[in-house]
Amino acid sequence: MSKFDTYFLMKPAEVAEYVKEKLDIFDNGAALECKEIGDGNINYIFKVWDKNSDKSVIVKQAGPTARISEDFVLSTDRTRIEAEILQMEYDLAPGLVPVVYKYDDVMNTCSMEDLSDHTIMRTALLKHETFPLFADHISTFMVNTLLLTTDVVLEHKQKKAMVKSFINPELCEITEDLVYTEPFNDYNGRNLVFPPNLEWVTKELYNDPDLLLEVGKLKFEFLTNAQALLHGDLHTGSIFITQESTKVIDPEFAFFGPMGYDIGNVIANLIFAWANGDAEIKDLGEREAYCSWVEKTIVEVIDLFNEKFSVAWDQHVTEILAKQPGFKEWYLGTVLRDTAGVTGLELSRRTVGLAQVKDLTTIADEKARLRAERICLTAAKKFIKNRETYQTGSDFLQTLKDAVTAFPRD
Ligand code: SR1
Ligand code: MG
Repeated sequence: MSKFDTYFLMKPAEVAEYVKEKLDIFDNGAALECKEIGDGNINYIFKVWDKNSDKSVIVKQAGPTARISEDFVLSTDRTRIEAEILQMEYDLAPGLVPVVYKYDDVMNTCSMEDLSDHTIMRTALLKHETFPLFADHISTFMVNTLLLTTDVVLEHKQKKAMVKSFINPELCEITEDLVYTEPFNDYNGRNLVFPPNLEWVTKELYNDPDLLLEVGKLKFEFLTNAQALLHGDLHTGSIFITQESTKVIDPEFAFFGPMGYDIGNVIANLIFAWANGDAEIKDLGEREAYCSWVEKTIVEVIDLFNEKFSVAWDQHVTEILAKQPGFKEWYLGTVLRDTAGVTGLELSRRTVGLAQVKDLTTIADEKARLRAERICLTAAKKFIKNRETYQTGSDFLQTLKDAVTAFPRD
């Protein structure tokens, strides 16, 4: 019998014991230390390391409720989903996800490679660091994990079996509420609107019937379009990065949905990085250098995605009717439309909803934060309402530029 034969939420000292008993990583006499290092909204993340060697491991454990609030009672099956998807993504996108060492369905843990030599991308962006290889890496990750898990490529019965295995109702419900509903009506009364912005948000988000209609259409796309195996939460807090390397983590929201969901999340979170740099960098030259890099990255993520998608399509397509001339272009057009829509949704929900981003909340000056939020929300509305019109990276960037023009700096 072992104390780890029955589930309980572990404390750091217990995680060190657990690792010694369950993982074949450390020597018997290793002097283990453990620290809880998570700052996400859902799970507990422990780093365990040996004081006398360079060996270390990350243990992620799921609790019965989300960390951010006990309102969210969640199946611990999300850990299985995450472990299986990380292993699948490791094969689809080599080098772009951490190595999984072990999934434990009793303790609901996923033990994986320690990426301490990397930084969480949002943290680095808040210091206004730039990453020239990011667009190349993330576009490869998205094309490989998304296109290669669609009906265009997979045998249809195999794909249906995967849809069944990765059904993720509780985590999807969080997204349906927090991303697709509450930002536009606050029906659960838990939005966190920056008080000086409340009147503007009420008029521009809650009381715009055309916007609500388009959001409703997007919600039903999310609910019903089992297009590809999504990461499901691909923001800059789910990415570890260095100058040379990008590693995508935290796919616990994964399920089969519209692939624009992942791409739109990346673009929206780059826009938050832009908004933070624009508001917080005082030196004009430094501000221009940082914001130009973000702008270039937004354009490159979309354009490289389009290019790589087209090449991968020609290499991997198996569905006979998808080989019909014109089908690829039509299909990609629908992906870019969904990408624009989700860019607008993510911009909205991280500005006014329950789960916010430090990019905006840490802007200390009230007027600067107000301006940054209104730029994001004005761009968001355009992305959602005009989503049929987006094809290239510069189309996406232009919407940010138009929104900035509407709110000149004092
Ligand atoms: C209750 S969870 C809130 C948010 O945190 C996660 O990272 C997802 O983005 C989710 O929407
Ligand atoms: Mg997460």
